Amino acid sequence: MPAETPSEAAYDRLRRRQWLAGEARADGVDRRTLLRMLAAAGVLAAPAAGGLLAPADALAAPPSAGGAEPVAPSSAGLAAAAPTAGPVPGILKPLPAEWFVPRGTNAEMRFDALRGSADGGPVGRHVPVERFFVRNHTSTPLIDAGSWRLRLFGSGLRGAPTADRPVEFSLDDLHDLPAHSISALVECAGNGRSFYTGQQHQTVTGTQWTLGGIGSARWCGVRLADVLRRAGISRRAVDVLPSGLDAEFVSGGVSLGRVRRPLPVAKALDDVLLAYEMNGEPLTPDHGAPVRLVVPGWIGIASIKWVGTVEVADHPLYSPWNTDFYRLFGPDHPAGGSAPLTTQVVKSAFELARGAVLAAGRRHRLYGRSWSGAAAVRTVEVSTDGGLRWHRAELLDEPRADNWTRWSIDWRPERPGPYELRARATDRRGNTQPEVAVFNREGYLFDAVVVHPVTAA
Ligand SMILES: Nc1nc2c(c(=O)[nH]1)N[C@H]1C(S)=C(S)[C@@H](COP(=O)(O)O)O[C@H]1N2
Ligand SMILES: [Mo]
Repeated sequence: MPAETPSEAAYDRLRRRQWLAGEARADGVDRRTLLRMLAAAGVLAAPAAGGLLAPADALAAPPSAGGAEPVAPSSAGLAAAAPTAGPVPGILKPLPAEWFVPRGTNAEMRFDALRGSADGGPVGRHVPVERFFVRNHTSTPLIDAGSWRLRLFGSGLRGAPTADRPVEFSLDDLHDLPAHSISALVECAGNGRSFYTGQQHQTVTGTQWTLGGIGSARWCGVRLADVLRRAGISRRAVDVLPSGLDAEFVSGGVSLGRVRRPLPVAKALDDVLLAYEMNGEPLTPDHGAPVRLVVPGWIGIASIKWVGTVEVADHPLYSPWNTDFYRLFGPDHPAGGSAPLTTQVVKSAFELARGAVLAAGRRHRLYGRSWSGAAAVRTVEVSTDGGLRWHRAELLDEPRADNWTRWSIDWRPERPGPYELRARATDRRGNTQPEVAVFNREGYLFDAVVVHPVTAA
């Protein structure tokens, strides 16, 4: 975990104050209690010295043989955090260096590995589960699928069931509902964040992703709409709040509760999936087993993993993940921050290492992928001369709104030396990649053309 910088600490405190001043509440913790907790933790008077992403260690379980045995949830219904020996604490699957770059509690997918030859050649439109990026606020929990229940409650359901007397679905119940399968990208809102600094010389906080905070998969499960209807959603429902069973997220010594983010009913009833399979296999622990949300087109945080409860309310709901985090703050945004972020932006990436060396005077076939949360990709243009001239890339996939589009283009660097490659996509709604992304302090939604340096030798 990188050390917290002073500006990050100050920023974190500011955001927490704004959050406390707002209507947001933590699960089951009213604002007075929270203020007491904060005072007790010394946060209000003197900020705690803890890191921005201090891990919650209270739930760590003793190592189990092999680390793969399901651990029964404790009586409190908390899942156990599983131990790992790999490069990223809290992630269970192997993270070979040729496929992943460790980033704090997360693992970034390497785009150059999508064109690897040592391991069976290019990766298809969907990313194999073992190569899919992982974004964890805390640690991957091991949840016993047999005793797992999805619990729905709240004022937006008929009869307004309470959290202690919820409407319940077991995994078998979900399997008995009509199965539905979709392709969808899951992309972190902060994907590309490092280029705010690397390319635009701006200071932003958060995981320093290059472009690999994204993956594409085939997801199978049941429509959230089907479950909400069976649970008795009422016409007065406005917000739906799925909550994860991973450990509470601790920021600056204060627990912000379970990872959770409200969805408007309109999206929840539209195309959101409660997925139990990824690429034809049961979900693996790191990607949300036994059940996760998949919210097509929206930033990754909407796709809550290890979902345990869903509150359905007849009034707007708040959590730090739609008040403090995942909004745009900064001089170019409204004073209280933008509206909560939803749709992802347009991006492009080369399936090539940054700084790759290619033979001069020879023809090379460059490959890449482009995507947008809003629509199918329409065109991709590539520049190999620092952005002076642009050439249409050949699209290798039928562009679809629910997936990225692979492309390629030939390039022959005549002279040895450094070159800058650029790829710029435009989607069918006309969204295109600008030269500069609009700054926001948390570095979300980087959509600018990324400069990709290579050398011809
Ligand atoms: N319960 C829970 N759900 C979560 C998260 C988390 O930490 N806890 N991370 C979110 C974020 S920020 C992203 S980008 C995606 C990442 O999904 P993946 O790890 O399967 O790639 O999961 C989302 N769902
Ligand atoms: Mo994310």
